[in-house]
Amino acid sequence: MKLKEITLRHLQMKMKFPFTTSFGTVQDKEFILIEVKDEEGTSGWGESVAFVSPSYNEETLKTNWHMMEDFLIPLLKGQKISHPDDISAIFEPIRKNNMAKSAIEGAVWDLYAKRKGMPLYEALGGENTTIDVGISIGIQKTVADLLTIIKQHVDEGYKRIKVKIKPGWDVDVIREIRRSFPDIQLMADANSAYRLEDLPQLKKLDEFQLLMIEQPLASDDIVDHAVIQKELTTPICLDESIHSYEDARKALQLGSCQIINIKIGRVGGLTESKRIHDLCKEQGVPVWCGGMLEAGVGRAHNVALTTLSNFTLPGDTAASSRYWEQDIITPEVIVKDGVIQVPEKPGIGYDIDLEAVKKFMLKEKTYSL
Ligand code: OSB
Ligand code: MG
Repeated sequence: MKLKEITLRHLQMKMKFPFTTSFGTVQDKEFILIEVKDEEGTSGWGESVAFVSPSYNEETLKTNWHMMEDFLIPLLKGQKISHPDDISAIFEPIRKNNMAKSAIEGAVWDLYAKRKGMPLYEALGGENTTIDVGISIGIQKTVADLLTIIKQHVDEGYKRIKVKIKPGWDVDVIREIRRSFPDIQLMADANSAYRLEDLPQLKKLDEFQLLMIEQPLASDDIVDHAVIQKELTTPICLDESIHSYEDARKALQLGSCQIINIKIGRVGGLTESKRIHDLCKEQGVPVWCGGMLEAGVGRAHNVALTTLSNFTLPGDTAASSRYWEQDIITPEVIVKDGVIQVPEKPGIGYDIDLEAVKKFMLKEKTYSL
């Protein structure tokens, strides 16, 4: 296929609630929406998951715009794309900036699937037509508030509950949760808030039958994680530390984790996500799909990826209505009894609500290819 133009749009959408992790709070979600058009006028859509500030990783909305405008889009000029896998090869000369690369690659995957007349999940080789989902709950003002929110989501049917932890908001909080909910599938995500010296505190979490502890140590570490995984009975899941297939291979070889959270943006796209998925499957390591508080387009990509066979643990892809009064896709992503029905329409399977896009848009720029 021949790509004709790319439009970048900066959107701002207010979330229903502030989301707090060990590294900060998000309330007004800003992101870049990518539309790529081919010579026949078909559009593919992608979403950058970089936040406004470099606190989850080093990328930001502005660095993503800069990378796309000044480096990635120019690399696409005059290219003939036979498959979306070509995109990662074309972007190879640019180091890192995975979220910027992934946003464009995701739009090309959607476009490719639409041209083939097949749903994105099928184009990716996904096998499941329903996916199980869990929910990620931020740090709250009080434990009582947290318990109320957990109850609400357990009642809605979410298949597992993830809570954010940090030093000072960990063992006692988890103990309280377990007292109220002895049997739920429960896990904790530290977003890199601990250090090797905190091992004694982390060991205390072993008594609560957590499904896993996500990313306890530094966002670029796989060595110390291997040290603490040997000491913990709870499986470690890596999120921030896995930026590529190579990172995943090394982490598994070192024994740094027993589970991997795959985020499409963090690893540079759907093609790389699939490679990591396949590697983990070969090695008997389960994976699940992480979330970045995405609007509808990014959420739809997560839904499609999660249909691959080794996504055996519920992911963080909750319903659109959990985050937004109004999403930018129709229909929105709906969760019933903890399950999403995967759409069968070509491409991402949801329509873009252009009126909603306009309503949330702060800036727009089109580049011809
Ligand atoms: O670590 O998984 C994470 C949100 C923002 C940044 C990092 C993370 C998260 C979440 C929420 O856990 C996932 C979601 O609901 O989209
Ligand atoms: Mg995480």
